[in-house]
Amino acid sequence: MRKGTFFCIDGHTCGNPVRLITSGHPYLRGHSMSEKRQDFLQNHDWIRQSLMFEPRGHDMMSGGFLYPPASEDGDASILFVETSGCLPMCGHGTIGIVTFALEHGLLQAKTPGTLLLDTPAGRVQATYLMQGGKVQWVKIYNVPAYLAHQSISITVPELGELSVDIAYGGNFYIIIEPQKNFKGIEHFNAADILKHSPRVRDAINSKVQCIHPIDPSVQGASHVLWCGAPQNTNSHAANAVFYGDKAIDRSPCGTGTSARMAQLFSQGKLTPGEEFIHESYIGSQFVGCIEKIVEVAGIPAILPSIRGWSRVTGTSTITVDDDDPYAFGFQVI
Ligand code: PYC
Repeated sequence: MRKGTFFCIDGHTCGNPVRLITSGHPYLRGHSMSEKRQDFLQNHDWIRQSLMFEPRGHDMMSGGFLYPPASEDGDASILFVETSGCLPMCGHGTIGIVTFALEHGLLQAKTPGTLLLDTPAGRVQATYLMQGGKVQWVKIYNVPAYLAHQSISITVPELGELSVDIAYGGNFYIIIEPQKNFKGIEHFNAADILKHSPRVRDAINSKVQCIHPIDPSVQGASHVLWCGAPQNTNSHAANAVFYGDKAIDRSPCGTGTSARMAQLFSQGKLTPGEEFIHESYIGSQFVGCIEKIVEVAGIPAILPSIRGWSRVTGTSTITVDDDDPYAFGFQVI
């Protein structure tokens, strides 16, 4: 039977949607959140499709479920859902889910002000400031981020040759800095990003392999991060992240900012402790920082932190009934 009622808290993190689904959680097999993510994808993906795709969602829709901690010391676990699948980690999603859950009394930190979260990509710590019942900001200490591939040359129809780097920040990001055939996002409109990104992603995935050395279920370059000049004078850089089939992140992208900091660190352009204010396509900002230098299976890596804010926009009760021909949603691509 594929039907259910799902209560949701909707909102956004710095502009990008977050839907926290607070009921209708399927039981997930597995011990770690990575195993539970695999089980969800194999057996319960209709829930994601119903709640993320049209007519109940849209191209940018993104969110997650809170589960009990998968580890002994954890406060909670998160399963991320979005139009592209179940991300191993989502930064704007984590900031939103933590904010909405704390404001609605759905999460209680064992140590006030700090949450230990189990995500499919690994342990993420979140600190936050709550004042008058509202969460003012959330700072996440993300999973280790590292540069996976450097200066890969691809040829993209209409653009020509591009040189790109690939970095991991919870997802694998194809990072395109300004160069001869790409002058920066300030010279691209949204339609350009939507047109060129799938071509870049296809070219990269047919040329190089991206597999996480510790969890091989995390693989494939899924997100395309275009760089450019910021609109705000206090931002250090700007980006536009493409994900799924037709989405441009409205937030500065938490896992993307982590990947970008790992890339800048590898280039000697960002040092531990330095503030990195990263701007989204709509001008919203995250404050990033390299907290420390670590390694992932012998690969030099950074421990990134990201600070941002979220706001609730409403609540909804969504029903899914398989007598509806469009019960499990659709995309117009
Ligand atoms: O904030 O990590 C993020 C994210 C991933 C995709 C969209 N936002």
